[in-house]
Amino acid sequence: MSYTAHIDTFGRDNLPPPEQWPELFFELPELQYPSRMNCAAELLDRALERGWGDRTAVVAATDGARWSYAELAALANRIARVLVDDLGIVPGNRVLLRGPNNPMTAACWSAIIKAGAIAVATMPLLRAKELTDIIVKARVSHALCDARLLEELESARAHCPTLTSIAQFGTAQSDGIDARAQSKPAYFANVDTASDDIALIAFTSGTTGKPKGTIHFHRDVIAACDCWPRYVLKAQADDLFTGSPPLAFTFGLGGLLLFPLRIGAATLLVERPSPETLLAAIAEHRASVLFSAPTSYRAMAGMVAAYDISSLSKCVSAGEALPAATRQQWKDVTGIEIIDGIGATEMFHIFISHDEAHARSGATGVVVPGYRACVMDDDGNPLPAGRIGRLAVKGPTGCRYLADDRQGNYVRNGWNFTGDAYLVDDDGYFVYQARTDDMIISAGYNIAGPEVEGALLLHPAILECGVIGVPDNERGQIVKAYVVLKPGHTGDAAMTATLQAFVKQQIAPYKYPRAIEYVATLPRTETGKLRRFLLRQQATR
Ligand code: 3UK
Repeated sequence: MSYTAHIDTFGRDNLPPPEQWPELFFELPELQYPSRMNCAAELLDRALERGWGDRTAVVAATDGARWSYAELAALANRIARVLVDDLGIVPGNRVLLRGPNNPMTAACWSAIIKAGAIAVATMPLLRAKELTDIIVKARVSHALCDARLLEELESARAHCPTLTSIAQFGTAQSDGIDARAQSKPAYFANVDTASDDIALIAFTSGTTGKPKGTIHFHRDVIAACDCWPRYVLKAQADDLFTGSPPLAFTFGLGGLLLFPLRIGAATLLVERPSPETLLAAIAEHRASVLFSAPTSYRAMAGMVAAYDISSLSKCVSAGEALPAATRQQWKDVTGIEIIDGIGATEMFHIFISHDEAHARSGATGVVVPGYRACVMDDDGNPLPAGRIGRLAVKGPTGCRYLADDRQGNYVRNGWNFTGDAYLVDDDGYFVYQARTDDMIISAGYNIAGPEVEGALLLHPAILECGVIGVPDNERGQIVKAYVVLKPGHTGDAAMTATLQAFVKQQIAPYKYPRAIEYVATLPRTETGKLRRFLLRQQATR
């Protein structure tokens, strides 16, 4: 590692020991980075040097405000001055960022990074308890918070001794960041961070247990921009990106901020991206590249008729497996072949995917240039095509948890194990099965819940479904489906018999759901993932 610009070395001191790191490699020519790099400078200051100053960088869906690259960079510089001069932030401090997807959140993120601090972005829906866990774990010293989201942060504060200051933005108050920034000069000397200094700590979303902080360097951020977006997405400078994932989720940070900035494109930020507001924003601003999750593509597919979304050219799905039925449904109503991709917070972004021309129904895709991936057995031996095993990946980015003994579960022998069960087909496509913990074992058969979900979703009466294994005396587990029906259908015994027969026609009959329960909604994370453990809890209550 090269000498650090961090004065506060907590992050570096709490990296896992080197022998527990994944192997990191930089084989592509574009990944030969210098030893000093500040990723916000790389994205903003370099954009100005390239002559992109007048191009639109960000658009706010709420009021249509547009900021050019020059304006975004200037504001980020002014805010960085506030952080350093007024708030006393020094390089390496962890700074919590709490805001919805909007230009000011993007500017604050850039400012934190320019100042050499470590951005710890949090999803708007997090409550005091979850914020507390993050602040305590990352020893956060300062928080920048959208004025509308202060309440939960204020109630977390009492339990967060390290948190010395909360500054608000998106307010006219004289001590708010907006007003303070206006009084500062538009120039800021970016902190000259090492390319392997820590830029951000992203906390993993969703599942059980204490949240894990995943560490990413300045170099990782830029490497993520230079692999999947460049080789798979292939967007252009005249594209307008938009979508639903929060900027606090690396899927959203990459797709809705970093990737457009890297190529001089613009991003349309939507504060409350419901299916309706997202579609309306796409129609109004003529967005061309969309990032979302399978569940939201399903919801939008039923509504697109009411909106002119002819501007869309690329649609990306990640976060959960994309069922063949959802791919087809979206193609039927928009003509667009979704680009599926599996990413992980630990890996920063997408590492297996495909472009529009190489989509294959039911498969995630092939390894993204810059990465290597394979499917392994429980002992870490690569499996031949067709065999189900553990997905392992490595590349320029990889898992380094902040002070966490779960590092050894994710990284073994230099490989990152994502916790997913996959197989590789004869053409080298990776086919998702389930989370390894979610495989259902019924009467000795291994059954992947998502495969049963995929079969159910082909039935026209079904809007959403979630399939889990529930304990059963005779079979160990049985397959149970939670089903949300489309309006106009009734969840009765006849429907159950119809759906069971339907599944038996689609996939091997032993996989059919022996139990079906009809529900109004399914429990999901803010990032669109089904909370299977909640369904399992519900089933055993
Ligand atoms: C699952 C998928 C099948 C898979 C993410 C894109 O989802 C992201 O990060 P998380 O840490 O979750 C990672 C896990 O989610 N998953 C994600 N995408 C797919 N399963 N097909 C997919 N296309 O279990 C993975 O291990 O929340 C996604 C970019 C950045 C991200 N952080």
